[in-house]
Amino acid sequence: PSEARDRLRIAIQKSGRLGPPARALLSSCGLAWREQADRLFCRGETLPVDLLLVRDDDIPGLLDSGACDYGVVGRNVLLEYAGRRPQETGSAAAVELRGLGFGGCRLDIAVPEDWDWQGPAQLQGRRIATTYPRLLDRWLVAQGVQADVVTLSGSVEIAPRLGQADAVCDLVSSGATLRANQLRPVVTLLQSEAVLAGPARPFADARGALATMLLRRLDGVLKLRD
Ligand code: PRT
Ligand code: ZN
Repeated sequence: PSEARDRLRIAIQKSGRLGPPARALLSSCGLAWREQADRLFCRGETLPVDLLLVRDDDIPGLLDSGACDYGVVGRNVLLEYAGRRPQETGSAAAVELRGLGFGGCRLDIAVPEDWDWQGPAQLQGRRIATTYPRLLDRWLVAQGVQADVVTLSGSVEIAPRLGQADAVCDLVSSGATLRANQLRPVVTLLQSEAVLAGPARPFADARGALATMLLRRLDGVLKLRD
């Protein structure tokens, strides 16, 4: 989509849960960068592979526009973004290329502990708070359930106690946050983990050979970790 390039650009989370393991994984693949505080762009020293340090939510868009070639991002974020692509112009649709084995979590529906859960039909006409409105919508349509999706950017688990919603649809790993808010997971919409996202088709320029080598190294490292 963009101009011919001879360096690869990989977007990872600047901080947060996936940043440190993503860096460690790429280091294991033989990549190295000069560390500079507060730099959002790190030029690769061992190979022509540069890092971009960003918010995880921005990664699918950076891939879609061709500003970055690869990204390490939660499957949940990638799929939520993919759900909105048809209406927008996006050029190079990024796909999941590899599951990376860290950042594991589930996208679950959770309801108040005192509900006698009978199944999805119980959500009919209810308000469900989430940060993942498109994934939730798709699931509700598949279930034939009409509910009110309340989109929040964070603190989803507290919404029922604040009277903003009846149930939630959020990421769960240990389940401690749900329990602390008297909520109980009842359905899993998605099993997620960090993934390598990138173009479905190979690069036509000098990035092609580099990408092939990088993916081969990555597969070697992932195999050793199994
Ligand atoms: O700043 P930036 O926007 O980049 O970071 P962020 O705050 O949006 O993301 P971050 O670092 O919290 O999460 C990045 C990715 O990690 C997510 O997109 C998931 O793919 C993955 N991941 C894995 C999780 C969790 N586990 C997780 N438990 N992301 C969030 N949580 C939250 C969840 O939302 C809930 O609030 O942790 C809480 C639940 O945890 P438990 O252990 O109490 O169940
Ligand atoms: Zn984020």
